[in-house]
Parts: sequence; structure tokens; C-alpha cells
Amino acid sequence: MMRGRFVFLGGLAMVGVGSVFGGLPPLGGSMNHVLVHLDGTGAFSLSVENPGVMELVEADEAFTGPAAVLNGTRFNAQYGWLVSGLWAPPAGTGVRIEVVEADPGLRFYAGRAFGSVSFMEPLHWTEGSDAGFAWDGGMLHNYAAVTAPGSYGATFRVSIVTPSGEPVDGYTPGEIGLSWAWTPDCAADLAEPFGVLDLMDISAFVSSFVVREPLADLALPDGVFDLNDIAVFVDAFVGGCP
Ligand SMILES: [Cu+2]
Repeated sequence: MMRGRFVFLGGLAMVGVGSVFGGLPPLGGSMNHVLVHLDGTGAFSLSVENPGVMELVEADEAFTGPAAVLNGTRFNAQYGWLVSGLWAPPAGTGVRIEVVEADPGLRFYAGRAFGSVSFMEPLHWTEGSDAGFAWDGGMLHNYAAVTAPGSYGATFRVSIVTPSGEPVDGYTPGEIGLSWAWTPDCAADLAEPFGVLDLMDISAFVSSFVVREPLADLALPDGVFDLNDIAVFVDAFVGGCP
């Protein structure tokens, strides 16, 4: 049964999200698929159609129903899992997608109903959920969501598993890193409430700076925390944000 489903859905991969999953929150930009291929040796290879950093976006209005989990966040669902080529898990097994590691503050939601997981259900350790889920092979755009500006990354693993989630001998999992960013509108507006410059922003900058978190990495060169970052913060703070 799984075999037919995978091959079938892989062939229908280009159907647009709007026509299939009407009523979803916006993706935040063009679809950018993670192509999932299983080669003849049983090894997964994963690649992104357009490598880059996906910009987390704000909704125009509050969502109702299950998508309300995105209210108060910036989110992006441009990345979508997609079968590449014709392959299928062996009979009696399935495909598991799991998060190996993710930056703090990054949350994930299903994006549609699949298998035993409901529309907008938390994924990948979000709100205490399991690290992974059983993927049915249909194009799937999970939502990544955050509540603070910064750069975020996560590493995912795709593997062949038994119904109880155990790895199947003879298959090699594939891994891929994905990236998102919420670029602050103003370099000094780093903490809630956004749109207001206050002590919370100073505190967020200082606490991020001392532990060298991306939030405080405001000036080039990236990855270096020095006086240039402090100067950018102070200038923006004193100058006030638009
Ligand atoms: Cu897609």
C-alpha cells in the first residue's frame, strides 16, 4: 500500500498548495522544496531547490482555528518535503522525518493533516511533541515559527523505519540543515514589545552578546562579537527606531 502511495504522490508533486490545502496560512514566499531521494543502494540524499535563508513573516491578521498557534509569531513554510524520483519504502516500513537539533525558540507545526498528525499539530519537540513523524510522501510544507528576531537553523534526518519507529537495516538516513531568519525592522528593537525601545531591548542585547547569540551579531563580520556590534546597537537605540 505504501509503495503505490509514494509513487503516485511523487508524480503529482507540482500541484499547487492553494488548490490542495485551501485555507492554510501563507507560506511566506515561493515554495522551496527539500527533494528527498532514495537511491538504489538504500541511501537517502536530500537537497534544497533554492538554498538560502527563509525570511520569517508576520500575518496580516489573526488566525482562527488550529492555525491560531501562529498568532504572535513570525513564521515561514516555504520549505516543503517532496519525493524526488520514483522510490518507495519497502513493504511494512515507512519514512520518518525527525529533527536532530534545532536552535532554541524554533517551533514547528504540521501544516496539514497527515497520518496520525492533525492540521497544525506541533512537531519536532515543539510543545513536548515527538522528535519526528511518519511522512506519507505527499508534498508537505511544515511551518517554522519564532517569537523573537534572530537567525535560526535546524538539522533534519529522513530514514526508513518500522511501524514502531525503529531503523530498518540496509538503509542509510539522509540529513539536511535548513535556515530561517527574522531580520529586525530596527537594529535595536530586539525584544517584546516590538515597536518600542526600552530596557527589555538593552537586556536582550546584553544577554545575547555575552553568550554570543546571533541576535547580538549586528555588525560584520558575522560570527564575531565586538565593539562594532555594540556601536550598531547603541546608535540604533539612541537614534530611535522609525
Ligand atoms: Cu510545495
